[in-house]
Amino acid sequence: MGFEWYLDFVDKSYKPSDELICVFKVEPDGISIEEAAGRIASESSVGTWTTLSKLPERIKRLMAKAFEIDGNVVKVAYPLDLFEEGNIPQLLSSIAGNIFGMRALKSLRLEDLHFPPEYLKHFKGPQFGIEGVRELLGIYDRPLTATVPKPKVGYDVDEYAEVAYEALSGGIDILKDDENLTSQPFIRFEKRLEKVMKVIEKVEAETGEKKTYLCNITAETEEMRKRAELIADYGNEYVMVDILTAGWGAVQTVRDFCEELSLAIHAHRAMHGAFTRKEDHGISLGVITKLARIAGVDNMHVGTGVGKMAGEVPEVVKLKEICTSQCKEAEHIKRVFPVSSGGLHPGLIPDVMRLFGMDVIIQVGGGVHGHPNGTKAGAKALRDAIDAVIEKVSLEEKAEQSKELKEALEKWGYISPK
Ligand code: CAP
Ligand code: MG
Repeated sequence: MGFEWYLDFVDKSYKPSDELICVFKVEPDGISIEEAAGRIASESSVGTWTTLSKLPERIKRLMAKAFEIDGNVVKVAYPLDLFEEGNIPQLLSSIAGNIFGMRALKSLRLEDLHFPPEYLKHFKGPQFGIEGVRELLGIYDRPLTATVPKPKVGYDVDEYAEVAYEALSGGIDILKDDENLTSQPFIRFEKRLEKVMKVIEKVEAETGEKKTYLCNITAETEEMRKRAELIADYGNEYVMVDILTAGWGAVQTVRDFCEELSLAIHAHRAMHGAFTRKEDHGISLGVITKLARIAGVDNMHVGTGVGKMAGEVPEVVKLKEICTSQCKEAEHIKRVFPVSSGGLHPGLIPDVMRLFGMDVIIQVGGGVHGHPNGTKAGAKALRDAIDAVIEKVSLEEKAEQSKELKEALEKWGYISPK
C-alpha cells in the first residue's frame, strides 16, 4: 500500500559492520517474510506503520536493516547509535519491545544477539567471575556444592539455621536461599542473615572449611541496597538476586553497589519459563544468559539436562558455553560460574559432571534434604558422589564405603525427576 515503507528496512545485500545483530525466528500472519522482516527492523529501530511527512537524512542512518532471511529466520543489524551506552532496559525496549505485539506477526522469537566491542565496552561484566569466586572460597579442584533448604519457604529462623548447620557441617560449601524466600513475616531477612552467619562461623571453626551464603536480597532496589550492606557488614561474600522478577535495571544497580561492597552476585532466573519455553514465540535463554553476563552476575543458573526443569542437554551445553567461554569482543568481561540445579540428587552427579566438568556449582535441594537419614547425610552423599566421579569410580563402588551414598541410591537410584 502507498503509505507503507517496511521494505525500506530490508536489504539483503547489506553488510553489517560494528553493529548489534539480532537473530529472530518469525511466523508472518498473511504477509511475506520480507514484509515481516521489514516490520521487525522498522518497529525496533526508527519506523512506524506509515511513511512520514518528515524524515531527515541523518535519521535514515539509524534505520535497522534486515540483511539476511533464511526460511523463517531473519537477521537484523542495528546501528549502535540507536542504543544508550550501558542501558539494558532500553536495549530490550528496542529489540524485544513492540515487535512482540505486532498483529502482522503470528509469532516471533528473539533467538540470539551479537554485541560488537563498541557496545560491550560500556558494561562491567562479572566483578569476580569463576576464578574470583574460587579464590573467595579457596576451592580450586572440584565443582562447588550448594543446597537450598526445603520446604522452600516456611521454616522460621531457628529451623532454617538448624538445616543450614546440618547441610554445611555435612560438607556443602554454599547455603542458598530459595528464589521465593526473601523476608516473610515468619523469617525476616535481618534475623535469618544474623543466624545463618552465626552458623557459618560455627561450621568454619569446626571444619576448617570455607562456607558462604547466597542470601536472597530480591526486593525494591533501595531495600536491596540496604540488605546488601547488611550482608557486607557480616562479612559474607554473596548476594542472590532473582534477576528477571527484579528487572534488568535493578540488576545493573545491584552490580554497581556490589562493586562498592565487594559482593559477588548469584543470579536466579525464576520466571524465565514464561517466555523462554515456547520454540516459536518469546526470548531464548541464550539471550537472557548473555545479558546476565554483561550485566555482571558471577553465578547463573543454566539447567541440568537431566533434572526436573525444562531444558535439554544441547541447550544446557550452549548456556554453559555462554557463561564460561572467553569474551573475545571484550576481554574485561569475566567468565560466569554456571549453576546446575533442579531435581538433582547423588545418582545424577556423574551425568552433571560429564556435562559441565569441574567449573560448575551443583545445587541440590530436595536431593539433600530428602535423604532417608536427613540433611547431614544428604550433604555427605552428595560430596561422596562428586568424589566418586573425581576418583573415576562408579557410584556403586563408592557406596560400598559410604553408607550415606548407598542410602541415597536406594531411595532415588538414577531417576530423572519431572
Ligand atoms: C531447585 C530449585 C531451583 C531450580 C531453579 C527449585 O530445587 O531451588 O530454584 O533449580 O531452576 O526451587 O526448584 P531442587 P533453574 O534442587 O529441590 O530441585 O535452575 O532451572 O533456573
Ligand atoms: Mg528454588
